[in-house]
Amino acid sequence: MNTAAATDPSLPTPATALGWLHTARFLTTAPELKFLPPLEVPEIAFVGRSNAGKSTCINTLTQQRQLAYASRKPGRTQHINLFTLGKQGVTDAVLADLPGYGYAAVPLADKRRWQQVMANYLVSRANLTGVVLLIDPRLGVTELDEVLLEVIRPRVEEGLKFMLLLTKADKLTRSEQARALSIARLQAGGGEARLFSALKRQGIDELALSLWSWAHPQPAA
Ligand SMILES: Nc1nc2c(ncn2[C@@H]2O[C@H](COP(=O)(O)OP(=O)(O)OP(=O)(O)O)[C@@H](O)[C@H]2O)c(=O)[nH]1
Ligand SMILES: [Mg+2]
Repeated sequence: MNTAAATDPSLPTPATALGWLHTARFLTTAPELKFLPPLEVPEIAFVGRSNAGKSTCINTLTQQRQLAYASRKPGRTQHINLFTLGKQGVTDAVLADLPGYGYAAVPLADKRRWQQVMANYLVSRANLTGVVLLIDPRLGVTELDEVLLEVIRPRVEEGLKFMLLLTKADKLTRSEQARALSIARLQAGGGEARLFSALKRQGIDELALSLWSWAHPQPAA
């Protein structure tokens, strides 16, 4: 598959990228940006509606069942949770699991607070390098996803990496997947769109490679 890696040792194979992700360790949890430790290493955030599959995606990528707390009950992740990555105990990147938004049964005051926490983090987190926006393709890009896209747009224009990840692809037929992907590509505004299924293990290698390259930018040739 990855023929470039055979000739260029600086490019990883999926196994290298997944080995790196498997080193994930819980670092800290905080209710909002101001309680997070300032870090120098690249940070990649997983954002999206409540129940979109953010925590499951992190557990799948890191091959750890319970690293991020996934749940059937929407609104499970209420804090910003950070996980360090790096071999030989040397942290070279961080993953951030963010609280989901848009869950109807949450009191309005809580919803507003979460949205503020999200916006604040996305605008101000200095070492933020990449954002994976997870979307349930059966719902598509919702109004709150649009708000998030607007919030990060200036940073994407300045080089923040961005990807729209269509989760739970196993719930769609092949033709529905293709259709959802082509719509998402139009909505990804400069970023990529990909299909992903934790259940069917679809799109894992590609996502792992993308995250690795976000965290390890190659000097221009
Ligand atoms: N069929 C299917 N279900 C999935 C997949 N990924 C996640 N789920 C299910 O979707 C539900 C929500 O997953 P979570 O990972 O907790 O979602 P989250 O985005 O972290 O949700 P919040 O923490 O509330 O923001 C759980 O019941 C998961 O098992 C997938 O690829 N396929
Ligand atoms: Mg979660």
